[in-house]
Amino acid sequence: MSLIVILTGAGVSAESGVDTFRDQGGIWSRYDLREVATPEGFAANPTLVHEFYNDRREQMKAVEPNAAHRALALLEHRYKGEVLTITQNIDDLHERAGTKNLIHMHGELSKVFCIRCSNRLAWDGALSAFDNCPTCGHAGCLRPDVVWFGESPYHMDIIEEALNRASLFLSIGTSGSVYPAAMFVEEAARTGARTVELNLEPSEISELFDERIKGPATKIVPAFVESILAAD
Ligand code: BJW
Repeated sequence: MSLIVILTGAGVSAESGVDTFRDQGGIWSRYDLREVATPEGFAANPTLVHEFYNDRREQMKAVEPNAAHRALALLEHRYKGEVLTITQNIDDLHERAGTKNLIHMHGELSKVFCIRCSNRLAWDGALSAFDNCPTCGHAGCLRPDVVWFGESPYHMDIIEEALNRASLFLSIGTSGSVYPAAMFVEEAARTGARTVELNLEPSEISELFDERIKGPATKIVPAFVESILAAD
């Protein structure tokens, strides 16, 4: 059965009102990533890191999936083969649009992780350095369940296997500046996948793709999905 592997980044959620990282005015122009997105930053100032993610958790509640998220969910449901969506985003907009076969390789804003008992649990409100873990009862051991620089992204075994089997690889709204996601195009191409980048602007790795489609995700993703389904 033919497999489409889709990698998404912050650009797919941009038109829902979620900030990207590296665009002008993006998150990394307002925060030092070493302070808020590394284990060392969290150890040095957990309150700052909790505030950063609490704000983003609140922002996530105010946004809705857009036409690009909905088109990708439609593709998964209508395509005769298999579709796997891998997102670097920690928002929940793909699942709210209806995508089921989804990997959050950089974690999820709606979950926390206990560094003492390794339990993962859903977390809806603000998190602080003083909260108790509901599982082990200890205080100060919960962190956002997200992947920071220097940590291993989640489900890499499933991702590698899918990239080796893909017939089509799509990269949507990601700058290609963070590894290992930036290497996925080469891995998929090595085993024969057709590779397509859909982005507002050419990314740092645009030349590695067979095709490039330029424009806002809410316009180019539904049109591209329509073309795949028409040929299916
Ligand atoms: C639109 C649009 C619209 C806008 N329509 N498009 C030297 C060389 C190689 C690697 C390394 C190195 N030094 C260190 C590393 C490794 C490091 C790394 O990559 N560093 C780089 C800085 C070089 N990587 C890691 O540490 C990773 N772990 C790792 O490698 O472990 C080893 C390992 C490998 C393999 C197997 C096992 C182990 C972990 C990386 C963790 C990244 N974490 C973050 C924060 C997560 C939580 C959070 O959200 O706060 O993830 S950083 C941030 O960047 C976030 C994102 O998921 C990630 C990618 O960003 P994304 O999505 O691409 O966003 P932007 O803003 O960069 O781009 C937006 C794009 O959208 C742009 O292109 C726009 O044009 C476009 N766009 N509007 C369509 N409307």
